[in-house]
Amino acid sequence: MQFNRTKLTDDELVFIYRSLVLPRMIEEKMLVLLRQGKISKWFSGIGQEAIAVGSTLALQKDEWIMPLHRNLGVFTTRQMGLEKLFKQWQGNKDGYSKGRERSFHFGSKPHYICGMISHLGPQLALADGVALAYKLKKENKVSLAYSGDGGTSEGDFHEALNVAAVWELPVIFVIENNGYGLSTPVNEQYRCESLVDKAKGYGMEGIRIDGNNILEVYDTIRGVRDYCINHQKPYLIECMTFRMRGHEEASGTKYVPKELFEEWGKKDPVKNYEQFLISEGIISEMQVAETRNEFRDYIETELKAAFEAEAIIPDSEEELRDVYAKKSMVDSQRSIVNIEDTQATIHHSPFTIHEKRFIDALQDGLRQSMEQHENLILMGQDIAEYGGAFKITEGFVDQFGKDRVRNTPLCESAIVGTALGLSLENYKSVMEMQFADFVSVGFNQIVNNLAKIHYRWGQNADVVIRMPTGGGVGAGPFHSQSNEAWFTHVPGLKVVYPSNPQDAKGLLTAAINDPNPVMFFEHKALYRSVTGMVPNEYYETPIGKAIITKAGTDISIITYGAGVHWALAFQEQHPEISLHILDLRTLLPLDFEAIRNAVATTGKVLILHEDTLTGGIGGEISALISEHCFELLDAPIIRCASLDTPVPFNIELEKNFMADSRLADSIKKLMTY
Ligand SMILES: Cc1ncc(C[n+]2csc(CCOP(=O)(O)OP(=O)(O)O)c2C)c(N)n1
Repeated sequence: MQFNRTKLTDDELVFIYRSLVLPRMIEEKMLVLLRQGKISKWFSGIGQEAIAVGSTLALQKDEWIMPLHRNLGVFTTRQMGLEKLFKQWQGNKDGYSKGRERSFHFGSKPHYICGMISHLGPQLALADGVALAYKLKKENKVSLAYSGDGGTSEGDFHEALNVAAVWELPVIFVIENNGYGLSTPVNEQYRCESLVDKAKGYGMEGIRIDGNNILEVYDTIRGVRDYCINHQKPYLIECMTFRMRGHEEASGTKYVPKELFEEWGKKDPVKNYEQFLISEGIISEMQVAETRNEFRDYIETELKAAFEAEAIIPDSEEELRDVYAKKSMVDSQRSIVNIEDTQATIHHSPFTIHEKRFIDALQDGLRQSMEQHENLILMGQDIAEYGGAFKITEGFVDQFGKDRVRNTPLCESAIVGTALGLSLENYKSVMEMQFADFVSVGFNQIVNNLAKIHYRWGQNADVVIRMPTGGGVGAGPFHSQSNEAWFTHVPGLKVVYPSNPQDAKGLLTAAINDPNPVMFFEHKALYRSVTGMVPNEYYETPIGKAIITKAGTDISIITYGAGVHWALAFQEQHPEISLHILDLRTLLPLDFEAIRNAVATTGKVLILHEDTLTGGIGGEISALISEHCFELLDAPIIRCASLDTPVPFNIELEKNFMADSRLADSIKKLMTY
């Protein structure tokens, strides 16, 4: 192995050596502990340390890195104390994830390290988001993300590289090509000759280097960092290396030909570099031994402290509390007018009120939020000059510029990931799904990355995803779905679903002010068909509070979105029946107190939603009522929902599909019970 010391001083070369030896020695100790049954699982990076260490050393300490499961060297090179790291791996409360995450699936904001999710590829788009923040702030910084050879086959790899190229983001993508993805050799993983060839396809530069040569890695990445900053472009680096142990320790290496271990054993990154330093007279054999002794003592001391840590005593309240981020002190002290019941408030207030359509109220809320928050970025397909599929962002580019109102390539997963990356750098973002149906291709980022990140390692996801949803417009199975219940099942998300213009504006501003990920459902059929009196001023409608749309005495209808209008229309046609209509407005968290009060008001409950019956939120509400309000009921709870089929295109079929077509029967059933 040829080492080129370039202009590095002896001290710098020794510092690099120490950075390389530490993770190797930690791992050697871990393997002993594993054999002794003192730790449960370990993903080894032995043989690959030069990549993590070299690339971390090449970056500034405040540049974000997105490491994976073999990148211990990132954590040690960023000087994370061993005691806390050991506690993390033991699942201890004082680790980086309070015992909630395993191995390397954790991050630390003070160290600018982003915790991976098991799905690997999604990390790459987070690097795009961070790099976008650097670019917008005009900071001379890069972000760096890793992928294995296996991970390059994921759609997320493609999407992240494409977005970085199209948006000219300073991201360094590092592939660690170690020959295998679990047991799958590279010839069953891809067909191009070299993974770096993919760079050309995205219109970016790339290079393939020896990933076992620490000086080559360090020097290349330093140069690439300058390139990315100066040219404001991404770069792909393929580091050739080898995994000297099994995928994880329990899975063995039977499928790897022995010759490969011999061949790559000779290329060991630590031994070779050590030999180079000794042969150049930069360190002596004795200094090598001293370094190893020093680290051995350090590891043993920190390990002892970690093993002495107290065991976790589970506290359910704390567990639940940590699922969501709290508003910052600054945010919660901002004096935003909070309007719970706009209709009541506007008649007794100094507000200037105008009649507005649902869509105009949304636009109003979005525009005022952009004015309020300089750090708010909008992203979505066709949202810039074109104004979005529903024209909600029409004129925004002229007012706020293209940096903040961003057309995206067609890649929902990467854009949700980019939104989360922006959040790491304290930006807010609103992403527009062109249609709620397309969220399925960004699903993983939402439910696994955005939703879980605060619980896992205390980082918030300040992201709103706007979801034009619902049917009734003859748009067929993929432009009409009600998929809110996919998300109400996911702790960490908030799910908001306004039914009228006043709430649409107030809830949207509240969602943007909320530091948590909010799925914001907007019913397309209401956009231009519903109007209401909307204050011109900037205000919030509180998330998590239902409202009585109409008080009544016979039957309580618990509903939201289009259901509110169906219930109101029924009431108008049937003055002989007195409906008590509760508009939930937020589906996660549910306003249980309001639900209980609605049950108590009439004793007869009908839960109405456009979503299909089985697995809809109605089932959850029904369970809550029967479990906690049984004594208040005078009749069985009835659910009125859409047919358990995809949403059909033909307008007659669609009418038949819709819950509304069965509403009269459901009400009759309850009235006559
Ligand atoms: C989406 C997804 N599919 C499958 C897995 C299971 N899995 C974990 S690591 C791995 C292999 C990854 O190979 P590679 O990207 O080459 O990284 P390496 O482990 O070699 O460092 C697989 C299949 C996963 N974590 N995520």
